[in-house]
Amino acid sequence: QQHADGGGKKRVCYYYDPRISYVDYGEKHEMVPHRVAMTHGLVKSYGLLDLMDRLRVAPATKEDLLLAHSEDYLNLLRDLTPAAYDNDEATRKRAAEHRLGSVPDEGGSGCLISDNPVIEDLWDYCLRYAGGSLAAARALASGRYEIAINWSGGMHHACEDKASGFCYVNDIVVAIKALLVGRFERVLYVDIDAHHGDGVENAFLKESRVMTVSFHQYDGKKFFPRTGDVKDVGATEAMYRTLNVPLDPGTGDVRYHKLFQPIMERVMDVFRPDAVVLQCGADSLAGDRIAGLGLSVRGHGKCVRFLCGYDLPLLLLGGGGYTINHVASCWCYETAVAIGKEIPDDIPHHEYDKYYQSQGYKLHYHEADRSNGKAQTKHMAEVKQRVMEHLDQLSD
Ligand code: V1P
Ligand code: CA
Ligand code: ZN
Repeated sequence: QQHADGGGKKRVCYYYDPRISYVDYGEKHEMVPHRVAMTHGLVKSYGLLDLMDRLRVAPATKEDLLLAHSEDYLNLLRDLTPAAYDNDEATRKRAAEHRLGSVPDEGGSGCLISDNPVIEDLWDYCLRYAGGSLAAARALASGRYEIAINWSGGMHHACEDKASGFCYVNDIVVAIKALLVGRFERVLYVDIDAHHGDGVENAFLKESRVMTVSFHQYDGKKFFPRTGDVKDVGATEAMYRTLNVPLDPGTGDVRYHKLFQPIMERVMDVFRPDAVVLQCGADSLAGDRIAGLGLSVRGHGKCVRFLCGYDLPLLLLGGGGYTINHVASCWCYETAVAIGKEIPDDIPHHEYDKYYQSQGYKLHYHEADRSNGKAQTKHMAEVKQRVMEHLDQLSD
């Protein structure tokens, strides 16, 4: 049951490491870690830093990451440098086996693309973003905080021994495992990134103490990573503790919440988690450069507000998000939602304010509605019914 006092103040801690925002995936790459510095700048300019504690922690260690990855893969990540990659054929071959570096485009365009480029200070980057999620999980397990935030985490595609979709290490799997050993019997993972949270789903397919629920764009297996069909519900040992909610491109606030709220209410009822991890990928916002969903900042934040209402320890993580001014607006708004403070729509003057010119210096920007009307309604109702049937299985 949602707590009546949903608007009450909560103890919140927040992780931000400026070193992460200097990481460069390459000029033409869509992932821009600087968006986290922009988020931080906005959070600071609204005076939100004074209302939460800053987690200042050492980076994670290789041992921490062994919770989610093979030693062989971690050794490669640790030792791989752009120079070794450029100059040594054997290194390039080994990297390719773990999906690092350039690979020929599957579409056969002939050009080399690199979702997971071998970048400067790659290992340090991994240790820092995963260290933030791990520290945030431990802060919740300590009981000192009710909400913990790491906007540089949420890298949901990384697998045990492979990089995938801009993600090198899976900080979410590390954080969930830390919550399970910490003090929580059951952990719920919710993923509102526009992409399917495949790496986290796979890690816990057979783990009945973890339930994963991903909402994602899904169109005839074209959209990355092409998985997350409504029929995928996990393995025998933990059947129906995996849920997938595929959405049509163009799905906006109203349609999204017609699914999100009833499904999450039922999940809470039947799974009764002791802690919740929410991956807040901001590529589900309208106007994203690579995805096609249509949430507003308020609609995206409504997912955060809704889960805050359950008064369970809550870990908020970042994820995708490729229109960087939208991403920073969204994650700043969600920081305010977590704290329980209303913030004005006018973006305060601060060092990055020029980025918000195209949205009229307002937090709540407007985008043309790209939804395709009635066509989706029947399909959506079917998806909802299928998911609810899976949840009925879990309640038996
Ligand atoms: O579609 C693909 C590929 C490459 N093929 C082997 C399939 N990759 C996507 C990856 C999207 C990753 C999303 C990550 C997240 O869920 C979490 C951080 O948001 C891709 C796309 C695209 N439009 O889907 N890669 C790129 N674009 C890309 C563009 C420029 C440079 C490098 C990669
Ligand atoms: Ca998702
Ligand atoms: Zn994404």
